[in-house]
Amino acid sequence: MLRRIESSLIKDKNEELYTDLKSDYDALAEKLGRDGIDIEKFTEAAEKFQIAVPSWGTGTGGTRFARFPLKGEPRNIFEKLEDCSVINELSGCTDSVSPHFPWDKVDDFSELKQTSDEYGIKWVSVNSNTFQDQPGQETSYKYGSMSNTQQSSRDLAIQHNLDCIEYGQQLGANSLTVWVGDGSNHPGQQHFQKAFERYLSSMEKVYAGLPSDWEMHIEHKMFEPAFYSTVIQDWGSNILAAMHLGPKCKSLVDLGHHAPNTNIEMIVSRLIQFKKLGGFHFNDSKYGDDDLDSGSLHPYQQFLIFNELVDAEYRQQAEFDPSYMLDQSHNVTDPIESLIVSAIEVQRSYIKALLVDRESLYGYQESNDAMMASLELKKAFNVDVTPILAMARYRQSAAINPIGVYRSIDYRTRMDKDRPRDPNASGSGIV
Ligand code: PSV
Ligand code: MN
Repeated sequence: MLRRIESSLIKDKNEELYTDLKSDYDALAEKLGRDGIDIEKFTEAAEKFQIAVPSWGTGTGGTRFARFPLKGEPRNIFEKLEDCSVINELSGCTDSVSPHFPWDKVDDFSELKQTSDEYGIKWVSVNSNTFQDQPGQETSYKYGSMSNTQQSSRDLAIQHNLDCIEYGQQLGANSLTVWVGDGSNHPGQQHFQKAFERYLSSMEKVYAGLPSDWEMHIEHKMFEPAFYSTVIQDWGSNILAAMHLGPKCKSLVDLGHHAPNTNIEMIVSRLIQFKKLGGFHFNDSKYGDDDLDSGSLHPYQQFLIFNELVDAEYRQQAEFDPSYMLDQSHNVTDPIESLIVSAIEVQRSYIKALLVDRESLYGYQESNDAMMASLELKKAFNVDVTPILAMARYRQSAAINPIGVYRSIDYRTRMDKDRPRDPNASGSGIV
């Protein structure tokens, strides 16, 4: 198996930290044991938990004002894959990558698949891009893609999505995530209903091209780049489209794509109830689609979302198998560090949500005991599950202290030599 970090290095660093970890873990085991909770069940769950890394998140992000690239950034999908492997080797919970086309398009997908197999990395949901024109593109997406008034632009967007499915098949993926930037910037610019009709009829053609074992996930977003209205503005339009298209089409929730203070966990519950929850793009936000690191601002909200997901698992809800992905933009941190920390923060929310005593919570809900119901959630949220997550990493031969190991190898300096940057490359902002 190919590796980016010597396993002996991680092992040596882990040995230095293991004694302390073991005593923290034993103390937590004892504390949870008093409530009849077996810590081992939770450590096993943490070992199983996996979340995909977005290929595009491995490069430094930016704003529409500027981008400040790091040294040694990946220049193509092979190098992005290398960084994804670093993230997985250290975190133990990111064994898959979600690619974005045409950014990650290569001539020979079999070579890419072979390399990812060697790293033990899988490819999950394939993202299409019809929100920017590619060099030499004959017909523009300036006024939309799937809902463009021009048939030629719609046809191009449809064909691109069908191509993405084909690339994904070669990589062993089994879902397509469609986010369109379609919408309007001025009241009156777009006929809402006609635009949605055109979107649906384009999406029908993509849906018809889905392999039998594939799903299509639609991502809603309230604004940007269209600032007055978007065609798939919210989860309402999203689920309507998913219901219209058929059972293989589901909704994907990107946390940053909602108005501030939106009750996202309730949206999640609704989507689960109607078998329409396809997956997530995890990130955090203060104002809008800020694409901040998961759990960096609103860990309780992230926990409440997982509370719904774990509830669905517990109740064995039908057709419940959402895919978990990060979708973040790292403007001032090293993307590798942010993606490691974020993946672990999402895993943390999952384990805390597993700690909720479901039957007690249901009892409080039935008896309308708001205080005790709320305390039941807080009780789980307030448990510091750090030793569980670290023990899971230790058992998976990942790093007890992933950022510590990462910093010790000075990866960026090494990569700066291996990946010389084109001095003329643009520093302008990216999405
Ligand atoms: C749009 O803001 C989005 O969240 C979609 O998932 C895109 O594919 C991704 O960001 C890329 O920037
Ligand atoms: Mn997204």
